[in-house]
Amino acid sequence: MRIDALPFPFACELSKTALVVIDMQRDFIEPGGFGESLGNDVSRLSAIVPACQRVLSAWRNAGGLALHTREAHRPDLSDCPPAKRDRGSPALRIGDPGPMGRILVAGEPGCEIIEPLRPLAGEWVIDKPGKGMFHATGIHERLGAQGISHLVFMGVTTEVCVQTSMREANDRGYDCLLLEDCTESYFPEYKSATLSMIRAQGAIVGWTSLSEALLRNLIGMR
Ligand code: TIU
Repeated sequence: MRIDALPFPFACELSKTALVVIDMQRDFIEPGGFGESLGNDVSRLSAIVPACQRVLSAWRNAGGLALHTREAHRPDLSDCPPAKRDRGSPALRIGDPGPMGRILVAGEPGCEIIEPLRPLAGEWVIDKPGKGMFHATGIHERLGAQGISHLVFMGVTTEVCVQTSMREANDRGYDCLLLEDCTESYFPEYKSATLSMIRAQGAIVGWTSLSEALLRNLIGMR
């Protein structure tokens, strides 16, 4: 594939590329979850769901590997540093009971991926205790075993878990593309700045494109 992207086309082979859907969980997208407990207006984030659905569906039809991450902690919070739990005195801390169950705890309703993007059997679902997908997950080894060298990113939030994961991936040698209309932030100016800084300096972190540019390549692949 040769995807029309910035700062120049993103070249990849489907068999060596994984679609990574970052943290499209109820806790970030629906009222009553972690995102809102931090003081954010969560309504902005649901706008990207239809575009994410189109890409995920086309990716599946083409036979590509899809993986989904969740920011999720063990029920005993042994993988949640106190510094993370206490930061900023949120209305609800990680592990506290909220309207959708305990905040960001694995197995709770709020921690689940939203229904329209529900993973299919066989797709990878990675619970990560950090913002980045490589911290304490073993994902690099699993991707390496599959011969994956390129990653296409969607998900939330652009400047927190998506950007952290892209930077971690970039340092591990992956070529990374972020789909602009399939990622969102609680802060439009942070999304815009993140897109700019990722592709600056000759793709110092990676590439950005519209999902349409990827979809044009996927149509008819299977
Ligand atoms: N607060 C915020 O913007 N994001 C997070 O806490 N996690 C993710 O980005 N998934």
